[in-house]
Amino acid sequence: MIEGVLLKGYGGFYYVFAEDRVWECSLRGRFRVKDQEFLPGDRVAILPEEDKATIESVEPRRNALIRPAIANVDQAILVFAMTSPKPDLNLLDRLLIQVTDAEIEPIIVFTKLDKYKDNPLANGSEDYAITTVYRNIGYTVFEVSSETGQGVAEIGARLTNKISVLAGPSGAGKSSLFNALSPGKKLKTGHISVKSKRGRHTTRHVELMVCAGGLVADTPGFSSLFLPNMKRAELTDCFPEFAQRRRQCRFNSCLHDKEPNCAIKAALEKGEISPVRYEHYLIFLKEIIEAERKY
Ligand SMILES: Nc1nc2c(ncn2[C@@H]2O[C@H](COP(=O)(O)OP(=O)(O)O)[C@@H](O)[C@H]2O)c(=O)[nH]1
Ligand SMILES: [Mg+2]
Ligand SMILES: [Zn+2]
Repeated sequence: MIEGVLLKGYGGFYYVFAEDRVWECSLRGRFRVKDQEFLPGDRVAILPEEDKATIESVEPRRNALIRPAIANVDQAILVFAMTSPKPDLNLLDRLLIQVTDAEIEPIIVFTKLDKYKDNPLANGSEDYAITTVYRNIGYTVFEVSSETGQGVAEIGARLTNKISVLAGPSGAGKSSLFNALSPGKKLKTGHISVKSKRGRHTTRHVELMVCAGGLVADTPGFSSLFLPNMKRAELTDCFPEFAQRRRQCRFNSCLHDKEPNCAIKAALEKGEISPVRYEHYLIFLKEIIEAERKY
């Protein structure tokens, strides 16, 4: 018996990565009886028989994302272009909340660094304004060019032995980054979607791929605009630069909106908190309060 990770289910078979190769597996009958649902990312034990194998057991999941449906995700690589398409920081902040709420480690990657340098707005130094804001908050941030290869190896080192999902808007350079990370195995760049043949529902095809010694899902999912179900007071925890200051607010229940003696607003006035991040916080707070009213 060997341990592996399920990459995808397709056409009644399951493809498992174990001992440095992919095994086409079928299921033991008892799994079919139990109507066990497998997800890419599931850790399984397989029994190889000649060239094929059977899945014998599956470990409990550490976590499971719904969109995309992947289990045991270690980290989310949030991919945004530095230049074009213009980075939608509202979406980035939303994704950071979704990822933090799901207890998955976020890694921010700004792509198309080569274009940024050509940009007359660039100041020519290594200090790129948009990346500095997120790095100062404490997030892990990479700047990369899939075109020149700059920064690619650093990201590759973060993928080894982990399960990662790539998320971010179409055109940001997710597939190009994947290709740069795994030369020889080319993904189509540009927008692709595969319709499920199972019914009228169209689902995105989700699979994990071997990449830079880890497993990566390149998926247009996970870019939903909805915030997870949370209480208004919990939103502060998803903004690390707010959370570290909240105990200095006058009121324990401070939502950092209209309350007096708010440490977050004081930090904002001193320029220690990004006005854009604060603006997004207020937008999200309003959405969460509206969602609370519906229940
Ligand atoms: N100059 C430059 N172009 C890039 C870079 N990364 C991606 N692109 C281009 O941006 C477009 C969208 O890339 P793609 O990888 O398909 O984005 P995805 O939709 O996020 O998968 C393609 O035309 C790529 O060639 C980069 O680092 N530099
Ligand atoms: Mg793509
Ligand atoms: Zn406050």
